[in-house]
Amino acid sequence: MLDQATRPTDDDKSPPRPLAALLREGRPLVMGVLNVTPDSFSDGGRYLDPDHAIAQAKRLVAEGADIIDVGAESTRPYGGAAPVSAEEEIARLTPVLPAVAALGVPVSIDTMKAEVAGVALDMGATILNDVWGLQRDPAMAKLAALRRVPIVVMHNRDGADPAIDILADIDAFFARTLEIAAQAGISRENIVLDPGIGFGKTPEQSIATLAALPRFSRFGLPLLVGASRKRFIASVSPAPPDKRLGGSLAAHLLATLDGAAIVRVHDVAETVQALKIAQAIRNKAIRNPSIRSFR
Ligand code: HH2
Repeated sequence: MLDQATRPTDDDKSPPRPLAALLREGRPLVMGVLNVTPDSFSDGGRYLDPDHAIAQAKRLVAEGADIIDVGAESTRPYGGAAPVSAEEEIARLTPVLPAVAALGVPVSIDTMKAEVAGVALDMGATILNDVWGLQRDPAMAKLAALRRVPIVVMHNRDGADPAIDILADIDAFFARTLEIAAQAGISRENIVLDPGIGFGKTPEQSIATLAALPRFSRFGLPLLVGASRKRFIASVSPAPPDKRLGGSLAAHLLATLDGAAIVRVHDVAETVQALKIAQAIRNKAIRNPSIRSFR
Protein backbone atom coordinates (compact mmCIF):
# COMPACT_ATOMS: atom_id res chain seq x y z
CA MET A 1 0.00 0.00 0.00
CA LEU A 2 1.33 3.45 -0.83
CA ASP A 3 2.08 5.59 2.23
CA GLN A 4 -0.04 8.70 2.54
CA ALA A 5 3.18 10.68 1.97
CA THR A 6 3.76 9.06 -1.41
CA ARG A 7 0.14 9.19 -2.49
CA PRO A 8 -0.60 11.51 -5.38
CA THR A 9 -2.10 14.85 -4.42
CA ASP A 10 -4.32 17.27 -6.32
CA ASP A 11 -1.18 19.07 -7.51
CA ASP A 12 0.47 15.90 -8.79
CA LYS A 13 -0.34 15.70 -12.48
CA SER A 14 1.67 12.53 -13.18
CA PRO A 15 -0.51 9.88 -14.81
CA PRO A 16 -1.82 7.07 -12.62
CA ARG A 17 0.18 3.86 -12.52
CA PRO A 18 -1.19 1.29 -14.95
CA LEU A 19 -3.25 -1.55 -13.50
CA ALA A 20 -0.65 -4.12 -14.60
CA ALA A 21 2.02 -2.37 -12.51
CA LEU A 22 -0.27 -2.27 -9.47
CA LEU A 23 -1.10 -5.97 -9.86
CA ARG A 24 2.62 -6.82 -9.98
CA GLU A 25 3.01 -5.45 -6.45
CA GLY A 26 1.49 -8.75 -5.33
CA ARG A 27 -0.82 -7.34 -2.65
CA PRO A 28 -4.61 -7.19 -2.91
CA LEU A 29 -5.78 -3.97 -4.54
CA VAL A 30 -8.77 -2.01 -3.27
CA MET A 31 -11.21 -0.65 -5.84
CA GLY A 32 -13.44 2.06 -4.33
CA VAL A 33 -17.01 2.36 -5.64
CA LEU A 34 -18.36 5.71 -6.82
CA ASN A 35 -21.99 5.51 -7.92
CA VAL A 36 -23.16 8.63 -9.73
CA THR A 37 -26.71 7.30 -9.72
CA PRO A 38 -30.05 8.02 -8.05
CA ASP A 39 -30.87 4.35 -7.42
CA SER A 40 -27.82 2.21 -6.54
CA PHE A 41 -28.77 -0.49 -4.08
CA SER A 42 -26.72 0.73 -1.13
CA ASP A 43 -25.89 4.41 -1.76
CA GLY A 44 -28.30 5.54 -4.50
CA GLY A 45 -28.66 9.33 -4.71
CA ARG A 46 -25.79 10.20 -2.36
CA TYR A 47 -23.33 11.12 -5.12
CA LEU A 48 -25.55 12.17 -8.02
CA ASP A 49 -24.55 15.78 -7.36
CA PRO A 50 -21.16 16.26 -9.13
CA ASP A 51 -19.60 18.15 -6.19
CA HIS A 52 -20.58 15.37 -3.79
CA ALA A 53 -19.27 12.74 -6.21
CA ILE A 54 -15.88 14.42 -6.62
CA ALA A 55 -15.58 14.95 -2.84
CA GLN A 56 -16.36 11.26 -2.29
CA ALA A 57 -13.74 10.25 -4.89
CA LYS A 58 -11.14 12.38 -3.09
CA ARG A 59 -12.12 10.72 0.20
CA LEU A 60 -11.76 7.25 -1.32
CA VAL A 61 -8.28 8.10 -2.66
CA ALA A 62 -7.21 9.59 0.69
CA GLU A 63 -8.47 6.41 2.41
CA GLY A 64 -6.20 4.29 0.23
CA ALA A 65 -8.21 3.24 -2.83
CA ASP A 66 -5.94 1.90 -5.58
CA ILE A 67 -8.63 2.26 -8.25
CA ILE A 68 -11.88 4.25 -8.42
CA ASP A 69 -14.78 2.48 -10.15
CA VAL A 70 -17.23 5.05 -11.49
CA GLY A 71 -20.71 3.97 -12.53
CA ALA A 72 -23.63 6.08 -13.77
CA GLU A 73 -26.21 3.32 -14.16
CA SER A 74 -27.28 1.08 -11.31
CA THR A 75 -26.72 -2.54 -12.23
CA ARG A 76 -28.98 -3.52 -9.32
CA PRO A 77 -27.59 -6.98 -8.70
CA TYR A 78 -31.05 -7.92 -7.40
CA GLY A 79 -33.01 -6.47 -10.30
CA GLY A 80 -35.39 -3.54 -10.46
CA ALA A 81 -33.12 -0.76 -11.71
CA ALA A 82 -34.61 1.62 -14.25
CA PRO A 83 -32.67 1.32 -17.53
CA VAL A 84 -30.70 4.44 -18.37
CA SER A 85 -29.96 5.71 -21.90
CA ALA A 86 -26.36 6.16 -23.05
CA GLU A 87 -27.01 9.91 -23.25
CA GLU A 88 -28.15 10.03 -19.62
CA GLU A 89 -25.17 7.96 -18.44
CA ILE A 90 -22.77 10.24 -20.31
CA ALA A 91 -24.53 13.34 -18.94
CA ARG A 92 -24.03 12.03 -15.37
CA LEU A 93 -20.37 11.18 -15.99
CA THR A 94 -19.31 14.36 -17.82
CA PRO A 95 -19.09 16.73 -14.83
CA VAL A 96 -17.46 14.06 -12.63
CA LEU A 97 -15.15 11.69 -14.48
CA PRO A 98 -12.39 14.10 -15.68
CA ALA A 99 -11.96 15.45 -12.13
CA VAL A 100 -11.81 11.93 -10.68
CA ALA A 101 -9.30 10.84 -13.33
CA ALA A 102 -7.06 13.75 -12.26
CA LEU A 103 -6.75 12.38 -8.70
CA GLY A 104 -3.79 10.15 -9.58
CA VAL A 105 -5.28 6.66 -9.32
CA PRO A 106 -6.63 4.68 -12.27
CA VAL A 107 -10.35 5.04 -12.93
CA SER A 108 -12.50 2.21 -14.21
CA ILE A 109 -15.82 2.80 -15.92
CA ASP A 110 -18.64 0.53 -14.78
CA THR A 111 -20.91 0.37 -17.81
CA MET A 112 -22.41 -2.28 -20.04
CA LYS A 113 -22.62 0.08 -23.02
CA ALA A 114 -19.64 0.42 -25.37
CA GLU A 115 -20.75 3.91 -26.37
CA VAL A 116 -20.54 5.10 -22.76
CA ALA A 117 -17.28 3.21 -22.21
CA GLY A 118 -15.65 4.92 -25.23
CA VAL A 119 -16.64 8.40 -24.02
CA ALA A 120 -15.42 7.55 -20.50
CA LEU A 121 -12.02 6.50 -21.87
CA ASP A 122 -11.85 9.86 -23.67
CA MET A 123 -12.63 11.57 -20.34
CA GLY A 124 -9.73 9.83 -18.59
CA ALA A 125 -10.87 6.37 -17.49
CA THR A 126 -8.22 3.73 -18.18
CA ILE A 127 -10.03 0.49 -17.25
CA LEU A 128 -13.34 -0.99 -18.46
CA ASN A 129 -15.70 -2.80 -16.11
CA ASP A 130 -18.38 -4.78 -17.96
CA VAL A 131 -20.90 -6.52 -15.71
CA TRP A 132 -22.00 -8.60 -18.71
CA GLY A 133 -18.54 -9.96 -19.49
CA LEU A 134 -18.52 -8.91 -23.20
CA GLN A 135 -21.77 -10.82 -23.74
CA ARG A 136 -24.32 -7.97 -23.89
CA ASP A 137 -22.99 -5.21 -26.15
CA PRO A 138 -21.01 -6.71 -29.07
CA ALA A 139 -19.16 -3.40 -29.52
CA MET A 140 -17.55 -3.71 -26.07
CA ALA A 141 -14.97 -6.32 -27.13
CA LYS A 142 -14.01 -4.29 -30.20
CA LEU A 143 -13.57 -1.18 -28.05
CA ALA A 144 -11.38 -2.98 -25.48
CA ALA A 145 -9.22 -4.43 -28.26
CA LEU A 146 -8.89 -1.13 -30.11
CA ARG A 147 -8.07 0.94 -27.02
CA ARG A 148 -5.84 -1.78 -25.49
CA VAL A 149 -7.13 -1.14 -21.97
CA PRO A 150 -7.63 -3.59 -19.10
CA ILE A 151 -11.18 -4.89 -18.80
CA VAL A 152 -12.98 -6.53 -15.89
CA VAL A 153 -15.34 -9.16 -17.28
CA MET A 154 -18.03 -10.24 -14.85
CA HIS A 155 -20.29 -13.30 -14.79
CA ASN A 156 -23.95 -12.47 -15.00
CA ARG A 157 -27.29 -14.10 -15.78
CA ASP A 158 -30.82 -12.87 -16.42
CA GLY A 159 -32.29 -13.96 -13.09
CA ALA A 160 -31.22 -16.49 -10.52
CA ASP A 161 -32.08 -20.19 -10.82
CA PRO A 162 -31.52 -22.13 -7.61
CA ALA A 163 -31.62 -25.41 -9.57
CA ILE A 164 -28.49 -24.84 -11.66
CA ASP A 165 -24.87 -25.67 -10.88
CA ILE A 166 -23.72 -22.07 -10.53
CA LEU A 167 -20.00 -22.94 -10.59
CA ALA A 168 -20.35 -24.80 -13.90
CA ASP A 169 -22.38 -21.87 -15.22
CA ILE A 170 -19.61 -19.41 -14.29
CA ASP A 171 -16.96 -21.67 -15.86
CA ALA A 172 -18.91 -21.85 -19.13
CA PHE A 173 -19.59 -18.11 -19.11
CA PHE A 174 -15.89 -17.30 -18.59
CA ALA A 175 -14.91 -19.70 -21.38
CA ARG A 176 -17.34 -17.96 -23.75
CA THR A 177 -16.14 -14.50 -22.66
CA LEU A 178 -12.50 -15.48 -23.24
CA GLU A 179 -13.43 -16.80 -26.68
CA ILE A 180 -15.11 -13.49 -27.57
CA ALA A 181 -12.09 -11.61 -26.21
CA ALA A 182 -9.63 -13.70 -28.22
CA GLN A 183 -11.66 -13.28 -31.41
CA ALA A 184 -11.73 -9.51 -30.92
CA GLY A 185 -7.98 -9.44 -30.33
CA ILE A 186 -8.02 -8.48 -26.64
CA SER A 187 -4.69 -9.38 -25.04
CA ARG A 188 -5.10 -11.87 -22.16
CA GLU A 189 -2.86 -9.60 -20.11
CA ASN A 190 -5.67 -7.05 -20.13
CA ILE A 191 -8.37 -9.34 -18.70
CA VAL A 192 -9.55 -9.53 -15.09
CA LEU A 193 -12.23 -12.12 -14.21
CA ASP A 194 -15.04 -11.46 -11.76
CA PRO A 195 -17.51 -14.18 -10.68
CA GLY A 196 -20.21 -11.51 -10.11
CA ILE A 197 -21.28 -11.90 -6.50
CA GLY A 198 -25.04 -11.22 -6.24
CA PHE A 199 -25.63 -11.15 -10.00
CA GLY A 200 -28.02 -13.84 -11.29
CA LYS A 201 -27.34 -15.83 -8.13
CA THR A 202 -29.35 -16.73 -5.06
CA PRO A 203 -27.65 -15.71 -1.80
CA GLU A 204 -26.67 -19.37 -1.32
CA GLN A 205 -25.10 -19.42 -4.80
CA SER A 206 -23.16 -16.24 -4.02
CA ILE A 207 -21.78 -17.91 -0.90
CA ALA A 208 -20.97 -21.07 -2.88
CA THR A 209 -19.18 -18.93 -5.48
CA LEU A 210 -17.06 -17.25 -2.80
CA ALA A 211 -16.32 -20.63 -1.23
CA ALA A 212 -15.13 -21.95 -4.60
CA LEU A 213 -12.98 -18.96 -5.54
CA PRO A 214 -9.70 -20.92 -5.95
CA ARG A 215 -11.44 -22.89 -8.73
CA PHE A 216 -11.38 -19.82 -10.98
CA SER A 217 -7.62 -19.37 -10.73
CA ARG A 218 -7.43 -22.17 -13.34
CA PHE A 219 -8.05 -19.49 -15.98
CA GLY A 220 -4.68 -17.99 -15.04
CA LEU A 221 -6.05 -14.44 -14.81
CA PRO A 222 -6.37 -11.97 -11.93
CA LEU A 223 -9.66 -12.24 -10.03
CA LEU A 224 -11.83 -9.38 -8.78
CA VAL A 225 -14.43 -9.90 -6.06
CA GLY A 226 -17.22 -7.44 -5.27
CA ALA A 227 -19.09 -8.63 -2.19
CA SER A 228 -19.59 -5.20 -0.66
CA ARG A 229 -22.91 -4.80 1.21
CA LYS A 230 -24.55 -7.48 -0.94
CA ARG A 231 -27.66 -9.40 -0.01
CA PHE A 232 -26.00 -12.75 0.71
CA ILE A 233 -24.58 -11.06 3.84
CA ALA A 234 -28.10 -10.32 5.11
CA SER A 235 -29.16 -13.87 4.28
CA VAL A 236 -26.78 -15.08 7.00
CA SER A 237 -26.88 -12.08 9.34
CA PRO A 238 -29.90 -9.84 8.67
CA ALA A 239 -29.00 -6.16 8.22
CA PRO A 240 -29.82 -3.33 5.79
CA PRO A 241 -27.21 -2.54 3.08
CA ASP A 242 -25.45 0.23 5.06
CA LYS A 243 -25.03 -2.10 8.07
CA ARG A 244 -23.19 -4.88 6.23
CA LEU A 245 -19.61 -3.71 6.76
CA GLY A 246 -18.63 -6.64 8.97
CA GLY A 247 -19.90 -9.16 6.44
CA SER A 248 -18.23 -7.29 3.59
CA LEU A 249 -14.87 -7.27 5.40
CA ALA A 250 -15.11 -10.98 6.22
CA ALA A 251 -15.96 -11.87 2.62
CA HIS A 252 -13.22 -9.71 1.09
CA LEU A 253 -10.54 -10.84 3.55
CA LEU A 254 -11.29 -14.49 2.83
CA ALA A 255 -11.42 -13.75 -0.91
CA THR A 256 -7.92 -12.27 -0.83
CA LEU A 257 -6.66 -15.33 1.06
CA ASP A 258 -8.22 -17.40 -1.75
CA GLY A 259 -6.41 -15.43 -4.44
CA ALA A 260 -8.54 -12.37 -5.24
CA ALA A 261 -6.23 -9.71 -6.67
CA ILE A 262 -8.77 -6.88 -6.42
CA VAL A 263 -11.71 -6.25 -4.08
CA ARG A 264 -14.45 -3.79 -5.07
CA VAL A 265 -15.75 -2.01 -1.98
CA HIS A 266 -17.83 0.92 -0.74
CA ASP A 267 -15.93 1.18 2.58
CA VAL A 268 -12.34 1.79 1.54
CA ALA A 269 -10.71 2.91 4.82
CA GLU A 270 -12.01 -0.10 6.76
CA THR A 271 -11.05 -2.54 4.00
CA VAL A 272 -7.53 -1.12 3.66
CA GLN A 273 -7.08 -1.42 7.43
CA ALA A 274 -8.37 -5.00 7.52
CA LEU A 275 -6.08 -6.06 4.67
CA LYS A 276 -3.03 -4.35 6.23
CA ILE A 277 -3.61 -6.02 9.60
CA ALA A 278 -4.12 -9.43 8.01
CA GLN A 279 -0.89 -8.95 6.05
CA ALA A 280 1.06 -7.85 9.16
CA ILE A 281 -0.07 -10.94 11.09
CA ARG A 282 0.69 -13.25 8.18
CA ASN A 283 4.16 -11.69 7.70
CA LYS A 284 4.92 -12.22 11.40
CA ALA A 285 3.82 -15.84 11.17
CA ILE A 286 5.91 -16.45 8.06
CA ARG A 287 9.03 -14.94 9.62
CA ASN A 288 8.53 -16.73 12.95
CA PRO A 289 7.04 -20.15 12.19
CA SER A 290 7.70 -21.31 15.75
CA ILE A 291 5.17 -18.87 17.30
CA ARG A 292 2.35 -20.68 15.53
CA SER A 293 3.02 -23.88 17.48
CA PHE A 294 1.48 -22.27 20.62
CA ARG A 295 -1.99 -22.24 19.08
N1 HH2 B 1 -21.21 -4.97 -8.32
C1 HH2 B 1 -22.00 -3.89 -8.55
C2 HH2 B 1 -21.74 -3.05 -9.65
N2 HH2 B 1 -20.70 -3.27 -10.46
N3 HH2 B 1 -18.82 -4.58 -11.07
C3 HH2 B 1 -18.02 -5.64 -10.86
N4 HH2 B 1 -16.99 -5.89 -11.67
N5 HH2 B 1 -18.24 -6.52 -9.82
C4 HH2 B 1 -19.28 -6.34 -8.95
O1 HH2 B 1 -19.46 -7.18 -8.03
C5 HH2 B 1 -20.15 -5.21 -9.15
C6 HH2 B 1 -19.88 -4.34 -10.24
C7 HH2 B 1 -23.13 -3.61 -7.64
O2 HH2 B 1 -22.78 -2.72 -6.61
P1 HH2 B 1 -23.09 -1.15 -6.63
O3 HH2 B 1 -22.27 -0.49 -7.69
O4 HH2 B 1 -22.92 -0.57 -5.29
O5 HH2 B 1 -24.62 -1.10 -6.95
P2 HH2 B 1 -25.43 -0.59 -8.21
O6 HH2 B 1 -25.08 -1.48 -9.35
O7 HH2 B 1 -26.86 -0.71 -7.76
O8 HH2 B 1 -25.01 0.83 -8.49
